[in-house]
Amino acid sequence: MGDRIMADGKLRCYMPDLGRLLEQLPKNWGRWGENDEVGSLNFLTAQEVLRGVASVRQGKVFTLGIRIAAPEGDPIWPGRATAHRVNVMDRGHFMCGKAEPLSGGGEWADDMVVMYLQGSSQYDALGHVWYDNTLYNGYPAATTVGGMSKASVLPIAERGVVGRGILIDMARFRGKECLDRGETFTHTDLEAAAAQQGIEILPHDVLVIRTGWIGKFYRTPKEEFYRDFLEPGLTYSPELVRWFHEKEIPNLVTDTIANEVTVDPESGVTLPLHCALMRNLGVAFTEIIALDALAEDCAADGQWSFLYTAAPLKVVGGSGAPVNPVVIK
Ligand code: UVW
Repeated sequence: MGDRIMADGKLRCYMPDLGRLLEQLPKNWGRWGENDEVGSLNFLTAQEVLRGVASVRQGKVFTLGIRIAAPEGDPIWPGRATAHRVNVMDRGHFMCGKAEPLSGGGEWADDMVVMYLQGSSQYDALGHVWYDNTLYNGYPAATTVGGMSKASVLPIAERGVVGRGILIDMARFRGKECLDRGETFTHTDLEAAAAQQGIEILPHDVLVIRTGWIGKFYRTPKEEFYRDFLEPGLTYSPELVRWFHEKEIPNLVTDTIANEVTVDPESGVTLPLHCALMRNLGVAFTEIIALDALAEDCAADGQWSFLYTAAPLKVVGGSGAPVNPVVIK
């Protein structure tokens, strides 16, 4: 956000809108046809799957989803409700005669979850966020009414995501357990951290970035975690957007709730990378991911690349869907 002298000679605060901020920057619209709904995941060809498989060396398995409906609460974007799991049937129903065992004596438990589709580890649909009334690939924003009929999470879920993943531990690079509130980093920081880890971010890598933020959620009183909510994360610059474009990054995965610093300190715009990367380049966003155990292991054995596999739930018309990615080293 900058100050400008306006025509009337007065100093005014000037905040660009997203259309203006991103107007000179690349888009991948049309690159995979006018009906495409999975964007940069198209870079993950069979060859890329095999490159991912070739990075499996030890047979170690990590799951990256957070726990859902945990008693201590789940990390969610402010204003969303935490997931709520309800018992519908359990041993108690049989004990008090409210349910009959099956013939042969079998009994069972049933339950249901009420949750935001963005309220856990999740893939965003490419159409989840937009500006100028237009979603990824040029679909009209009206296609979101009553459920997304274009660029929903379903095509991502049906396709699945498999490739070489690479973990960049920004918190470790900065010598911290967790990045600070509002702390930013750029693509050049990612490359410096990668160099320190002894690896290179290659074209078509699934880019997994650890900040320590989701781990901090579980160690911090909620009032403190959410006070003046400002996550750390990647911060917008035209150079960063071009870097993602040139590297052809298919998927950005982080241990924050929204994958980028909450408000870009330079422009004052909230979540500009959702639009610059997801809406315009079709980069898939995977958020609220648990990375502490994987990072510990990578630091211990020096292997920072792996086979990354994920598929969100096949929610018809969903703007996102829960996921539990599996990584194999
Ligand atoms: C918002 O929708 C605000 O963010 P997210 O992509 O984390 O769901």
